[in-house]
Amino acid sequence: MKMMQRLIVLLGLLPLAALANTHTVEMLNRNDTGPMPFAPDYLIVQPGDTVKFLATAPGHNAATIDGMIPEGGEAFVGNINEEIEVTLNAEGIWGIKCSPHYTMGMVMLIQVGDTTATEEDLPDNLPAPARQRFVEILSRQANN
Ligand SMILES: [Cu+2]
Repeated sequence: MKMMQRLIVLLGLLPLAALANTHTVEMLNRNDTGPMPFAPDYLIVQPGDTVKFLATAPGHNAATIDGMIPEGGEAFVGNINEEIEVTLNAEGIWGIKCSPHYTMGMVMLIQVGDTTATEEDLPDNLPAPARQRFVEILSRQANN
């Protein structure tokens, strides 16, 4: 009985951080969404969760897009051909690109928290293929 009480007390003391999740995103050359995709290309996480970008196919990286980082968030740039793991605390919509394939539209969105992304979140100066990919992602999300 005493043991059981201890266990219950211990469970109650588990820090919240232990509940943070890790999500994986693959960097690919092609899938059914088209060429040069992140998979998934729309990810919903909670503040404090970790996102791990896997260098599944060669030649890619993951980096934040200027103007698409929520307030309080920090920019990051991964190395090409390398896995990168980031913990996202700032709530809002994060725009992610692959640096070498940004102008080909290799982008994705990460929603941290409850606010869903809309076209309002897209800055004006995006390369056209990146904007087009974002619009596709958003319309797919809206239809889910
Ligand atoms: Cu790429």
